Amino acid sequence: MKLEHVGIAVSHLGMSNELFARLLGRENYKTEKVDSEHVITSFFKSGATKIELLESNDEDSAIAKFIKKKGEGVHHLAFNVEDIHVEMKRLSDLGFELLNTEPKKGADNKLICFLHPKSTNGVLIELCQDLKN
Ligand code: CMX
Repeated sequence: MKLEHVGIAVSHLGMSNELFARLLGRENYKTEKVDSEHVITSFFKSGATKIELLESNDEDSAIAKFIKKKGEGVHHLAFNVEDIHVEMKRLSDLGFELLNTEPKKGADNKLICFLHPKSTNGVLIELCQDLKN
């Protein structure tokens, strides 16, 4: 599976956009509100992969809870898959705990599904499949 992006939870998207633009030497290429996840996201290209900054817009969201408990930082790794239904079945059959029974519509025109960090050495994993336009 190709590493599609690294998700980073941030408290202030504007400030983190400036920080990552300085760090990577380029501006973000997209900002998107994702209602299903209660976040505003910002994407940067970085070599063959991407960095996704995530700011919560709801105090009960997964990102808000994460920051409250652990502070800002790496939140998840996302892997690109050809067929998300096939991968979900494969990983479920292998004993990984899926957090969705059906894929959800995520940021950047993708279908997504998360695996519980308790079943993946404490790392939240996202599967994502490109949606055809
Ligand atoms: N990485 C690693 N561990 C994490 C974690 C993360 N991102 N988020 C939570 N955890 C840990 C918690 O610290 C907790 O650990 P302990 O039991 O040792 O205290 C454990 O997972 C379970 O936590 P919980 O309190 O039972 O459950 P939460 O309510 O915190 O939910 C999770 C955790 C992963 C199930 C939830 O955040 C989730 O469903 N995530 C998937 C959706 C998501 O993260 N959306 C935001 C990103 C959207 C996007 O990319 O667009």
